[in-house]
Amino acid sequence: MGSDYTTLSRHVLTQMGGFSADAYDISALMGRIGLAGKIIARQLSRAGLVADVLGITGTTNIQGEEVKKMDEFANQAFIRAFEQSGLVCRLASEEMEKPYYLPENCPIGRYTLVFDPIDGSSNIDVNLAVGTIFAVRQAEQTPPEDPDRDLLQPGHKQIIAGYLLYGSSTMLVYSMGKGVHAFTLDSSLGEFILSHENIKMPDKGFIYSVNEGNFSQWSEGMQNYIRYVHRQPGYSARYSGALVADIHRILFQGGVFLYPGTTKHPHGKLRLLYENAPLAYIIQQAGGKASNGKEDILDITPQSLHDRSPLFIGSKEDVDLVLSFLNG
Ligand code: FDP
Repeated sequence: MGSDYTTLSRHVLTQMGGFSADAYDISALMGRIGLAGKIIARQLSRAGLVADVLGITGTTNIQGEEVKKMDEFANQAFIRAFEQSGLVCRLASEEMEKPYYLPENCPIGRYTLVFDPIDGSSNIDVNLAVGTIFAVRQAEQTPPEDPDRDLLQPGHKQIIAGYLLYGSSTMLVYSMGKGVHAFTLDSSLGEFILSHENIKMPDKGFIYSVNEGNFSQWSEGMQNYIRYVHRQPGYSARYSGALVADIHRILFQGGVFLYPGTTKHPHGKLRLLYENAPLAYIIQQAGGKASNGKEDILDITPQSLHDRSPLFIGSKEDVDLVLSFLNG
């Protein structure tokens, strides 16, 4: 625990290098993300005791996946946190087909927010870790016929990216391009307190994280990589079913997370804009690497809000090794 109890807002102001209007806006914006995270964490902690935490809503999202009650709750928590904030004009998330406009913020809202409200939602009903992923970009003037244009930008246009992990404690991890910093929620204070500053991940690890149930549907290169780690002493498989939790482990301990394309789904399962790109930003800021097998994740321009892409992310040497198998 940071001995001086640095709060999230104070840390953001320090990162912004002063007390300018921009610094206060970004600090307020991060405060709103933290608030939504606290509301979600509180709701998750009461799963099984109050209605509307466990189970499904009975509807499907734009990707055709069942919407869980917590997906809906968390999506609304973010929308409510940004209403009347004057900060964000548009939000886009996994749970919404189109971006959500907050017209009251639009004249002055200079930022856009993309987020995955609950990542790993199949874990909710069995009380395992889940997360929220987010990224902020500068809003730009967009033509009425192409209102999504400034959301469909490559990951290196993100000005802030991060995630919340609802695990044995609730953590918020973020980067504004000046290193990766982690905060732990002190629920008695109701504050995120700096717990790990300037996280640097190992260049090489011994964890590989992948759903091996898909083995028969992978390319030969991908199968050969997995055969290789099976033969090497020292590797451990870890896969929780929640991307945020698996990436969090790799951020601290090194290793590689893989979600390749399959014969049925060549682009894999994970979404570029609000899953892969924010996590790639964090991992690269910590000294790691993220690729879709061919290109750096942060260089890819999404063609639509819900585009998917394969993901190979983690310690530099591990990702390079995977790429060498994939590319022969
Ligand atoms: P979920 O669908 O439960 O939200 O975001 C997609 C995701 O979870 C990731 O969090 C997780 O790593 C992955 O899907 C799990 O997918 P598989 O069940 O195909 O392994």
